[in-house]
Amino acid sequence: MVWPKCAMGDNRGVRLPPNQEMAAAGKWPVVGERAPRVDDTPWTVTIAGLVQREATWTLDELLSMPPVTWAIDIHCVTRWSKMGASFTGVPLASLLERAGPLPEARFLSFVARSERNHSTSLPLADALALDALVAFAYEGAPLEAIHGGPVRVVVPGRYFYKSVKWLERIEVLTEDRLGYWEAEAGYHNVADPWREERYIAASIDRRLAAQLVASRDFSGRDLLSIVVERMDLSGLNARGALLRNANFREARLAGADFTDANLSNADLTGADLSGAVLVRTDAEGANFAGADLSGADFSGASLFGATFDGAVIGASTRFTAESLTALSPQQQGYVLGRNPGLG
Ligand SMILES: Nc1nc2c(c(=O)[nH]1)N[C@H]1C(S)=C(S)[C@@H](COP(=O)(O)O)O[C@H]1N2
Ligand SMILES: [Mo]
Repeated sequence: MVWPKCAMGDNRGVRLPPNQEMAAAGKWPVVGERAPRVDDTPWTVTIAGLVQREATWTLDELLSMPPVTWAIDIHCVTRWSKMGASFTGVPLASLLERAGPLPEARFLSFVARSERNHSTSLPLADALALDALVAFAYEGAPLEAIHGGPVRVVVPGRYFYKSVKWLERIEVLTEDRLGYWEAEAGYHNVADPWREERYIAASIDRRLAAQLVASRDFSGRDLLSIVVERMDLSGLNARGALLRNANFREARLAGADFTDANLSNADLTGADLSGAVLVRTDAEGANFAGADLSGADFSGASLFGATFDGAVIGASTRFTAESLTALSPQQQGYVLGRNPGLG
């Protein structure tokens, strides 16, 4: 009996997520790196980081654990899907159980034995809820090297870039560590195919996502609801960009230029905005809680409903009087308490 593990969308019975197409029968495209790193040492898989005991398995040890075989729907971000692929392996949960994640464990970073130490990450809770599999066989035969053999991860219910080939190491972390595609190419860090979380913003394609991340130039673009949480975007040019509902949580935005940009309802919690320019920025409802705003310039910004709790605000942080009067009394109190010179 092969147990299906095809995470369905809300739409019962529909198995193909939006804007995906079936790969030709029997075809399995190769995407990304094509071979593991050349290395003579025996293959091992290690779980390290925030665990009670670091654990390492040799391939033989993995192969001698009680295996499961699951039928998993693959959805590649490049729009092909392959339904009910039969993978045999060990549930990630069984391996984690042996290592014992500590209470503060929140994220997993999966690292490949590959030339560029390719990696991807998932929240620990999602990896468990989605039944991630550490797989060593496909359709009953050892997994081919080009598809991640001898051992890869397969994560049902996420675009396939969350499934690392040639698994070598799993780091258990408190803070997320963005993976290769997520940090370098603008792939979405959640990657739910049912919500079409392909790239950092819904309105852009793969080429533009990569270009936006590499060039750090968002100027004049419509990037509604962009998700660039934790990304390094120091010196970003976002002049005039439409960034409503953007997720910039804990992003590195030192010296970024948001002049005339729309950041309404954006989440900038914990972001490094030191020296950033927010001149005439529409930041209504934006959340700057815990952000570093030293040297940031909010001259002429619209701040109705904005939040600043716990933000670093100093003598070098600039506000104009009209901007401050739009704040709630409580928020005004916080800002002026940090920088009495503004009052
Ligand atoms: N080590 C490694 N794992 C990786 C990649 C990669 O480039 N290197 N690419 C990812 C992407 S984008 C996809 S779609 C799948 C592709 O797996 P496949 O080549 O077996 O189809 O692997 C994922 N895991
Ligand atoms: Mo992919």
